[in-house]
Amino acid sequence: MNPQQKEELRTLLANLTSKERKDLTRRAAASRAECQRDPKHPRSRWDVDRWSLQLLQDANHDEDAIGTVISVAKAKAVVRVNGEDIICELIKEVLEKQQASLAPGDQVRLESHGDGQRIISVLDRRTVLTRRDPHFKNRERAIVANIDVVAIVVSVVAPPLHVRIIDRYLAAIHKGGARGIIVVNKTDLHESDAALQEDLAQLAPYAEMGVGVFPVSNKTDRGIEAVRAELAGKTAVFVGHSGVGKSSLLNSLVPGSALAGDISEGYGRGKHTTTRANLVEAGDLRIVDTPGIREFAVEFDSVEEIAECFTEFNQVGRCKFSDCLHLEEPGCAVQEAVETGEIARVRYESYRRLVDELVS
Ligand SMILES: Nc1nc2c(ncn2[C@@H]2O[C@H](COP(=O)(O)OP(=O)(O)OP(=O)(O)O)[C@@H](O)[C@H]2O)c(=O)[nH]1
Ligand SMILES: [Mg+2]
Ligand SMILES: [Zn+2]
Repeated sequence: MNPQQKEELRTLLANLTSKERKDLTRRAAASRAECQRDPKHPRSRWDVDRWSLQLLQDANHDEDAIGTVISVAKAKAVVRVNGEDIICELIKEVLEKQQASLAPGDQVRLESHGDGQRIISVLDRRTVLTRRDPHFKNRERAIVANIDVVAIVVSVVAPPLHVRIIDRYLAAIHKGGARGIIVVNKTDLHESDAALQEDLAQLAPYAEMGVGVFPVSNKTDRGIEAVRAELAGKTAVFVGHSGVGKSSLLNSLVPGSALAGDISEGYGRGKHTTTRANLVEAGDLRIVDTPGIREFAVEFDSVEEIAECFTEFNQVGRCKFSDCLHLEEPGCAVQEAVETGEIARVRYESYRRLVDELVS
């Protein structure tokens, strides 16, 4: 051992009780014996002190070796460890198997590598939001991990309200285990309150299903506090088409955050378009802003899996056939409920579209 190592061992031992020291010596001796069995092992010549130091370093390392992914770039990720952001590389195995799905919000285990740290594994996820990989069909890509709430951001007037994307997102959210809410932005652009109410009426089926609908404006601050209260103490993600105002909403909630994030000047049109998902933490808010997605597709294995995501289908009576897929079958309670208006027709049409995509 060099003098520096000796000094480090002395410092670390000073923090231990005599019982802990005895235990450490026992484990160091065992490790030494284990390695000596193989004379070619790089640690076969280590003595008990050197092993003691190694075991203590490993133990200390374990304590702060977990971090949260803030953003992911090619073969690299920004990871927050004890409040500090560090750029980490990924070991080969993570690169090959998990890079496509490593996402902001992921908890990762790190190890020292050269001057920095690198990601050696990704911990199990509590929840996830995935989409179908636009380049490889049948493959999933994680957008964000370990979120409680997915805020589907839509806009009125510019761009006009698109409700169809909502059902896709709600299905993906159900699949990944999070909870969905709808934020309707740019309500300041309506010429009259009647026009706004007309747009909001299209979202009534969601409110009835228990999905919260939050009309907001970043221009007038309308509804911003209600969104803040809804997201407080949770990890959330903003998703939706480009230009609906996700980054602006984040900026209303956490002033200055969009500047700190990854906002780039887009294609000469002076438009600030988000290019990379990024986790922002401020007070009791934890929000991931994501780039707008033109075509959001969900990867499903079966029609049953899609039907499961339309939770209101399970709340009407029983279908005649227990394996009913609610398509053309006779005695289908879901189709009947659509006729009576108990299930919103737009929701049923979304279901049919997802089924068509699966079989085509
Ligand atoms: N009138 C009005 N304009 C808004 C509001 N919120 C955002 N905008 C404008 O809408 C445009 C797009 O806003 P962004 O926040 O960049 O939209 P985004 O959803 O983050 O877009 P991407 O990053 O491309 O996905 C900007 O010009 C904003 O100034 C609002 O409440 N009212
Ligand atoms: Mg943005
Ligand atoms: Zn049915």
